[in-house]
Amino acid sequence: PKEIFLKDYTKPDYYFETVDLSFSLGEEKTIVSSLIKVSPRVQGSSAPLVLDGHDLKLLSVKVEGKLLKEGDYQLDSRHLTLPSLPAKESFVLEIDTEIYPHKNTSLDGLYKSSGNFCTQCEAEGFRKITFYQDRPDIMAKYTCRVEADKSLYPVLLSNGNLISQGDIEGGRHFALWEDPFKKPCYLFALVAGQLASRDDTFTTRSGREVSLKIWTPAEDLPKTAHAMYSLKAAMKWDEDVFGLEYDLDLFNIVAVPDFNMGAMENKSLNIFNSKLVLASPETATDADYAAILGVIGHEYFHNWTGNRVTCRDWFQLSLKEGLTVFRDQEFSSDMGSRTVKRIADVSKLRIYQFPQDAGPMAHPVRPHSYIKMDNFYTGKFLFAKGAEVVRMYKTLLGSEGFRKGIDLYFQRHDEQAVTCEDFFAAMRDANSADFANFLQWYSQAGTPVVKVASSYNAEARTFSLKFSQEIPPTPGQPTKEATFIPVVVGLLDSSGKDITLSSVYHDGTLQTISSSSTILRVTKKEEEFVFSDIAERPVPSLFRGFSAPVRVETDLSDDDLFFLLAHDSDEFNRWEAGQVLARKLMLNLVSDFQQNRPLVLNPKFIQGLGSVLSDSTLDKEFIAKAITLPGEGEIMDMMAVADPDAVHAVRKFVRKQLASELKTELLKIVENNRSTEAYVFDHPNMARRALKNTALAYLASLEDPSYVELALSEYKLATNLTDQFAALAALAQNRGKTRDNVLADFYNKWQGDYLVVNKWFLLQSSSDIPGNVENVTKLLDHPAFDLRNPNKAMNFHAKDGSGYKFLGDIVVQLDKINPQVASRMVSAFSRWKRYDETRQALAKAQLEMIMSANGLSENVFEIASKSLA
Ligand code: BAL
Ligand code: ZN
Repeated sequence: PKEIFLKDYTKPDYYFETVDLSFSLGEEKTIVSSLIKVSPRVQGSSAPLVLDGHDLKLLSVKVEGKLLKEGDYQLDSRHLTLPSLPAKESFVLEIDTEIYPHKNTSLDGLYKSSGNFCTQCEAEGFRKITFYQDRPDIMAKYTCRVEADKSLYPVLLSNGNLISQGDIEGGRHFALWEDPFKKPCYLFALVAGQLASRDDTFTTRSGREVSLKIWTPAEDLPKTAHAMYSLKAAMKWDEDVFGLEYDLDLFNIVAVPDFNMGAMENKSLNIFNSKLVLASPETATDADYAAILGVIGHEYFHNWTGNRVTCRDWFQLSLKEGLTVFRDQEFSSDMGSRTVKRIADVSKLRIYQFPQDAGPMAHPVRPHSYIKMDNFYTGKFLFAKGAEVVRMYKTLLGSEGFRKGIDLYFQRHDEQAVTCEDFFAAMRDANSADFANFLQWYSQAGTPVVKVASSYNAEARTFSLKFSQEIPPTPGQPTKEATFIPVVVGLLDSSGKDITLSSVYHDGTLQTISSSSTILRVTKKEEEFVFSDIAERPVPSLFRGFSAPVRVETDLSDDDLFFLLAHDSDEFNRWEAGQVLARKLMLNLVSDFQQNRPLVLNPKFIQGLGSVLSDSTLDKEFIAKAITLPGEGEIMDMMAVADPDAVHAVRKFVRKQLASELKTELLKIVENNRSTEAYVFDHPNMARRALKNTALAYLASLEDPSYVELALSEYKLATNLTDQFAALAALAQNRGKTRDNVLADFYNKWQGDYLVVNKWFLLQSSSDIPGNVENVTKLLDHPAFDLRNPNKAMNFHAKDGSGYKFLGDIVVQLDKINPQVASRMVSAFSRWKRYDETRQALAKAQLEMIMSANGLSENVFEIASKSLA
């Protein structure tokens, strides 16, 4: 397989101005005709036109109406090359191809899902539909005529506005769509099938009435109310916060059961994995409701950040994804609790992105190379760090400055395909800002480690913070330059209040401040900031709101951290102080465990969490987050050699100790936060449920019959899936009859709803009960399990050799069906070198077995080979 490099980017030799597509959809084959108006970039160019094409049968090629003979073009398995073209300002190219959507299990290109036709073209699926310059800097205006059997496919959708429709002979019908905006082919979409719509309207602030439609099978329509609510909220929010209005008269969303990604932002025809559209209180949890809100928002926001202004090439993916993830994070924050959303996003960054940044797949926010672009969509890793980079602009510029930058970006680049530098330049120029070495964030991989040392000088009344930064080596980047790290800082006095900061001395200059927090611009490998007029030794609150995506090491004592946990005015940092304490404490216990010393939990930690638990002034969801321990992965990430057994045992021990010591408070929480009222999706109710269910899980971990009874009763009395599934998960923590019975009961109740059954699969596959590999192996034979559907494929990271083998076998099987999902699974092996020698050997053997499989896809090859390197 060929590696593609950013440095090799060249402008296309030909542009496409208009593209008229015509699809004749059929059960055995589909005929795709394209008519493209082509213009050379340089007049009189004699460059060949190279078109991408994959798994296509070429029927005919015409240039200016003249049919080309075989010798007039070259065709290989990936390209159609036209060597001699008219020396004209523009010419017409016509291509007919034949494709087989019913055989397309990769869910990339045009395929069938539950009997309906649908498409997925990002990143490079359009080349599986027709021969084309499949690259995002080819932006053209499209029309699309879709023709199909009317009874089988009564609904025919594509991008833009419906221009005409009608019946044709043979029981067939057609629809003609026109998209007035230029777009790259990855935003093309087509859907045909038996679908019904929930209809609504949204009037934009300039008075345009937009028709909104959410399409699903008719029986699922009642479950689309929340998605419609989310769409309208997103449309309003984008107008209010960014001044961005929808630009067409119609906006369609289609939910399909088989989809590789969460969703896709095709112009005016978003296609969604149905789990991110369908929700009812009985069949979806609070987490699902929140995810639907966020992802509907995300795809809608792409209409400007991604569609109107797109990426020049795929290396710039973060230009649209980092920015749009940032926008959806802000939207969800405004719709719920900002602190809780920030905690959730930072947790994800630590669980998924930091480990990736420290492994063989580490790459900068803007990668230098790739083999298969699809691999960058795995788990939204790139997107999360890209969003943090966008957030740093906002931190540095403030809301108003950031908005000025966004306005300038659209003023300069509407309907263009641009780069991360263009975004940077708009932010800089709109604010005359000095961004120093900020661009390093785009080109250097790895998570910076920032060490902070503090000292107080009572005589001089000064407080100094010394920073040093280092970015660990990553594949292909052994040494790194310093980068620009914005550090939001506040100083707490001995009563726990923020000190009003008056000035800070740095690099020979004294800067006056008059606020309770300030931004320190850390741009060098080492530098010092000295606050003056500080009356007593303060406790510093560093990186407030997680102001930069770095790992922080401070010299704060445990007492300082307990103090911050109790007092910090920055709620995020209150949570963070608890997490830092928990990580330190768990790491110490891991070494006790490894050396067979008895495990003892620091009573101050129990007290600290206990006081958070009973602080009625705090947001309930914040409390739920604050009493949740860091995950096992986070702890392993901090160890020289990851020891999954020790970390698992320690986390379990700490949970049980906390549950046992705080059981009275936990029980009170469960009892005071129960509700039999109808389900409401809003922050207070979600927060109440989150706290109650976190407390219930703690109690059930004790395996005390009275708490098992309590969880069973919560399970039975639950009036919504959030509470019912939480009780099921609480009971499923421990092996035994109760677990088996309640899992069986849940399946019997929900077997008719595949989205709920998927949760039931996932709960079991991610369980840590002993012997789980065997349980999960049995589940593969379960009648409801379908390997072809990515929603049902389990990402199972095992603890012993049987788990690795299990996963290795699945990868090889799945790669033949759906390479994108298979490569996502191989990623579980990527950090095998961090484990003990026995595990290393077992994991390596599986990677080698995968590499030797016949017909390995480029997707899996890239991850497996880089992991082994
Ligand atoms: N553009 C890929 C899917 C997403 O970002 O939502
Ligand atoms: Zn996106």
